[in-house]
This record gives sequence, structure tokens and C-alpha cells, in this order.
Amino acid sequence: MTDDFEAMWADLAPLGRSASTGGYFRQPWHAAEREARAWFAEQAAARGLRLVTDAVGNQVAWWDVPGGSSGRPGDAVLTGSHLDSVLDGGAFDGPLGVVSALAAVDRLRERGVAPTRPLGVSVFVEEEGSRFGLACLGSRLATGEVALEDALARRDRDGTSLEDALAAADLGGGSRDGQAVPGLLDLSGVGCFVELHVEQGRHLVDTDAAVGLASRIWPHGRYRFDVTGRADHAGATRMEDRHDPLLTFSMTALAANKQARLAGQRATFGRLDVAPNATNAIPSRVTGWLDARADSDEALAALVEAITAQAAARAERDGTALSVTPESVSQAVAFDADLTARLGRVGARTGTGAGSGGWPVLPSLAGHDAGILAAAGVPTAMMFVRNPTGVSHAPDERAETADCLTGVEALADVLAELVS
Ligand code: HGY
Ligand code: MN
Ligand code: MN
Repeated sequence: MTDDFEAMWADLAPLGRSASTGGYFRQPWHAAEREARAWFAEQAAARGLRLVTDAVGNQVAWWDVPGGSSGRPGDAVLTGSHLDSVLDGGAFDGPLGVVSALAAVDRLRERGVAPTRPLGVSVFVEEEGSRFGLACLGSRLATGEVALEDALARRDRDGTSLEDALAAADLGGGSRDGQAVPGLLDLSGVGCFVELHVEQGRHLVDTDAAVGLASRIWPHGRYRFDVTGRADHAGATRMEDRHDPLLTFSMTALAANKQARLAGQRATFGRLDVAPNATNAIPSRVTGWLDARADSDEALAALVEAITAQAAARAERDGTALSVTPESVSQAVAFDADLTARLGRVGARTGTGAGSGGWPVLPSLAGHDAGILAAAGVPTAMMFVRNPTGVSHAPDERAETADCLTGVEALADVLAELVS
């Protein structure tokens, strides 16, 4: 059945792929992402899994135990990832975990494993926050970290509210979407969550291992920098008379890079909005979004403070006004030590994808739904599959098929241990 993984991968590959870059545009509740979730519903149906879709489109395909759930709280085992992408993202970030989870279910059945705990394959929506600005929105809603009534007013770049986007996506009505539940996913029965994910760096390449485990997630946040100045003529305004917000912003971007280098952390401005964005006019406003990450909560706060201080000093010189708004801040997350050690023992026993020292354990500098579930108290672990380019959030993101298949075996080994 090794074909299953490749057949699923081939089905999913064209959805949302850009003909010009080869990257993916699967923004939540837009057509390509909805098609991807409809594909998931079909896969669930083909396997006889019971699909639950909640009010925002989070999905879980359940392999129920004979006679129904044991009813024990926290009994269920959950695995999965997400199907949305960043703008022009890679093929693997998210989908690898979903396809591997479905393939692992197939492996368990081939092996004759009869679960004594319910096993769910999950797809959480808007993991990347590419549309409504808050990463892991689906899992934050399902865990209650964010209230639905607060989230509904969020707007995307076109001004569409989440409420309108959900109404347009018609989540309850899709006949392929299985059982629609009125509220949000109920995760109270989930006893543990394991997310398999493509590695977003080169640790596994360097340690020559196909599979690894995550120890923790670095704290990270998104901060909106609004700089306002005075719009004026690009020719007639003397250089010394200008209040140009783009100068303040440019210096801020350089400061972010420098401060992150000095502190050994990460800072990126990857999104920018310039008003009115005219070639022959000094801008009136520049908005840039800082993505900052650090190895401790204190280091993250210090990094953002240092960047803000340099931006403010430059604003004063330019005669512009600066305001900084944190849009989301996620604190450090440590994955469950016992569960991670248990997975490590599975790796040592089976030898699947192991480097010389078993499955290497590495920190994640990317955020994941696994971090949200862990912060909500669900014992959680993560597995990584080697990425030969080390590139992610870009079309060059890769995983070799052989490593993906090794990842499927490794996940099946782990799930066999957890559901028995
Ligand atoms: O941006 C991130 O860390 C992510 O991959 N969700
Ligand atoms: Mn991502
Ligand atoms: Mn991801």
C-alpha cells in the first residue's frame, strides 16, 4: 500500500498550485483550501472514518473503537496537521502531516492493529494566519484560547470579515463535509496529540536522519508597525522638508535585522503596505508587520523593545509618527516530556528513519497547532521529516518520497503504540 501516500499526494498536489512559481496559495475559506478540505472529506469517507466538521471548518476523521467510544475522558488519540498555506508556500508544510496520518491509518489496518482507543485525523483551519492575521486560528478557537465572537470581526486584506468568509464558505451545507456540528470541535476527549510536519530547517540533513522529534517551540509574535508621515510631491518637495514614513520604516527593517543578529534571535518584515503607493508621491503611511522569534519569552520581549526603540528614534528624526501593535504573541511551549520520551523509545525500538543516535530531538522555530494544544494542556508531541533544501514557506520546500514513506511508517509505529 506504499502507493497510497503517493496517490493521495498526487491528488492534492494541483490544488492551489501557482503555474508561475510552483508555490501554493491555499488561503483559508477560499476555493483551493476548500477543495483541499473536500478532498480530506472524501479520503475519510473512502476509509469509513466518521468525519466531524465544526462551525469554522476544523475537521476530524474518527476511527471509532468497536462499540463506540469507551467514554473515558481523554481517551482519544489525535494526529494531523493543516491544509492551508502561506502566500506562495511550499507543498509540504501542513499537508505532509495530514496525508501521513491517513497513510498511517492504512498501515495500521494492514498490520491488523485493532485500536482500543479512538483515533482521529485532524485538519485545523487557518494555521498560517495568512488570511485573518492570527496563526493557528482554528486550534485557538477549538481550545477556547480565542472566542469565536471575538474572531468573527477580524478582517482580511480585502476587508471581508471572518463572519462573512464563513458564511460564503457554506461549511455546514457541503454534502461531502460529513457530519457538521453547530459549534467548535470538542477536544475534551483527546488524551494526546501527535503532529507530523516537514522540518523547516536543516537539522535532520545535518544529523543524517529521516525523522526527528520536537522538544519545544520558540516564543514568537506578530507586531504591526504603523508609520505616518506627510504626503507630498516627489519633485517639488525639497529633501530637507520631507516627513517620509518609508525612510522611518526602512531604517526599522535594518534595525530589526541587526538587533536579531546581535541577540542570536529572528526578526523579519515580510509584509508591507504603503499608502498611497504612488511612484511620484511621498507616502502618507507605511505599515509593516514584524515577525519576531526568540529562544525565551524574555528574549522575545527584549528584541521587540530594541527594534521599537530604534524605530522611535528614527521617527523623531524624520518627523513621522510611529505606533506598534502586537497582533499575536505566542509564548514558549515545551512538548510533553513523557510522551516525547515514549515516541523516542518507539524510534529506538523500530529503528525507522533513525540517525546513529535514534530520532534526533530539535526545537521548532516555527509555530504549530501542536503548540496551541500543548498550551491548552493536551499532552502533545511532534515528529519531523527531513527537508533536503531546509527551505520552508516558499516553493523550494521539499521532502523526498522515501523520507515521507519512512515518516509514515514511523507515525504508524507511534500510533500503534498509543492506540493499543
Ligand atoms: O509561521 C509559522 O511559524 C508557521 O509555520 N505556522
Ligand atoms: Mn507554516
Ligand atoms: Mn505547518
